[in-house]
Amino acid sequence: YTIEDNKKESRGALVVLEGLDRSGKSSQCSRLVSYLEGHGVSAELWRFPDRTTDVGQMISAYLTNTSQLDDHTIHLLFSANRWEKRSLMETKLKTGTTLIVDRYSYSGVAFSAAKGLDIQWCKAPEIGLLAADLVAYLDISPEKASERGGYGGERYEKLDFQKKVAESFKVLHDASWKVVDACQPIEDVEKQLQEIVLNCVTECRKGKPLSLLWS
Ligand code: DGP
Ligand code: NA
Ligand code: NA
Repeated sequence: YTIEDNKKESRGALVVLEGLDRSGKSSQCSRLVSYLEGHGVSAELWRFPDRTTDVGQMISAYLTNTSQLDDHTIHLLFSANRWEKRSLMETKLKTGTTLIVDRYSYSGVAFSAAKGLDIQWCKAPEIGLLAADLVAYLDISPEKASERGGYGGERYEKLDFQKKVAESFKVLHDASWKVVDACQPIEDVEKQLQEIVLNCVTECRKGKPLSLLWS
């Protein structure tokens, strides 16, 4: 029984933070990674869209209104951006690294469904991606989010559209999601997330199997 065998046995957790724009996901994701590392858990911060790839640059151009794309086309590009990271994601998890992911397939469906695309059509290209072990939803009303220091000016950062996204998240969300009130003081949000995430990491270490979307 070698150290390597041992390592293989305890996989990392796939933790996804979701929420509206300005819900505080990004800063909570970095705080979580520091927290886990401080507790001896190997962890990495990931985000989707990953704008560093070729596909990611097309997405970035669309979001900054530098390019125009059909709603279905951009939907499939966001999905392709997750698929191009899938095998690395699986390797990381299987070799014991926990991934804290800022948005994933759930945003993929919620944002496109908010444009009126059929939800089943939106879900289809995500089938076979790794399912999150934990989806933590940072809950904030679109109105409150829009008051938080203003939006950055990207394509989706408008109150009317964010209201529709909030509605799609409501349709998509299921009992397994952990909903955290994002209007609490930042330290309270952080504390709640730490507890939920640490539980999830422990479950995965104990051998909870990886599963695929949409489960
Ligand atoms: P962010 O870098 O997390 O601020 O995301 C950029 C914007 O893109 C944000 O408004 C959320 C949106 N978004 C994230 N993932 C997807 C996706 O898969 N599909 C669509 N349509 N929008 C997404
Ligand atoms: Na944004
Ligand atoms: Na963000």
